[in-house]
Amino acid sequence: MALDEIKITRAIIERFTAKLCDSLNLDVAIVGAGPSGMMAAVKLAQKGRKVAIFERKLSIGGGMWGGGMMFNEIVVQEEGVRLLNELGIAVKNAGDGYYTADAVECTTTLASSVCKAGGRFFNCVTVEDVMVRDKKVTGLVINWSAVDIAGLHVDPLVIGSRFCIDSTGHATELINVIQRKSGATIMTDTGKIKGERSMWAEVAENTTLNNTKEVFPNVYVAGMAANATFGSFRMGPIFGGMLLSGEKVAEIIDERLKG
Ligand code: 48F
Repeated sequence: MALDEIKITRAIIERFTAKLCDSLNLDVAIVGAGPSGMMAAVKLAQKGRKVAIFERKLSIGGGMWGGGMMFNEIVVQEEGVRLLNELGIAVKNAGDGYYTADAVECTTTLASSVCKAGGRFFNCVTVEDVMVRDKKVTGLVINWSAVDIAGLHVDPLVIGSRFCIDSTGHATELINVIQRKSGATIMTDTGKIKGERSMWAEVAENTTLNNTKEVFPNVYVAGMAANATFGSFRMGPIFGGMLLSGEKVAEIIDERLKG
């Protein structure tokens, strides 16, 4: 078969454009393709929700690829093993209620599960702002990460979404931009983002789940962003809380979409 570069180019442009156009009105827009965002996307897509993840980097996976300090294994406690089993990820018992899994297998399987369930990834895309109507977030303002990195003066585009999830990890970027630009009250006891505290895995893992909630109308926090919003601790390379947080936010939003 003779290969025609123009046909290759046309196929990519047409397919990508169709995918993007079909994602202009989402049920759920997820910011950040780390473990919590990807787990939320898998669960929502499996429930038939129209969901897309916007990820700044070329690679998806956030902090999961690197395990702990680039030793690419992760630890999951008893409560999180169910989710790895559901996805068919190999888990090894490390004793005393600790389990390990290959960080690369976890990341790639999560990503593959998102796609197979019908969720979409838009990588190399930075979410720089939100759209607010009647004091509720109604969508994301996006641009190519390359535009941001190069400091080019190029206006963004917009994605409409019924709900948004901030799963941007330690940076809590979506909630930060909402707080900064709208001067709005964030749903914490101080009305502001409280900021992340130093390492304490045991407490942090539990609070991650408790802190997974709506913090601004139509915007939820999941994963490390949940703890950073509510002033809880970081936890390092133990990932049960991240996965369970993704599952929880998906369940809450799915219920609201039914209403
Ligand atoms: O940090 P990250 O992996 O988020 P997470 O799901 O998991 C945290 C763990 O990896 C680890 C931990 C373990 O227990 O504490 O740190 O909470 O992934 C966040 C992703 O969001 C992307 C970022 O590149 C990363 O891949 N991201 C951050 N800000 C933006 C963004 C933005 N404004 N637009 C698009 N993507």
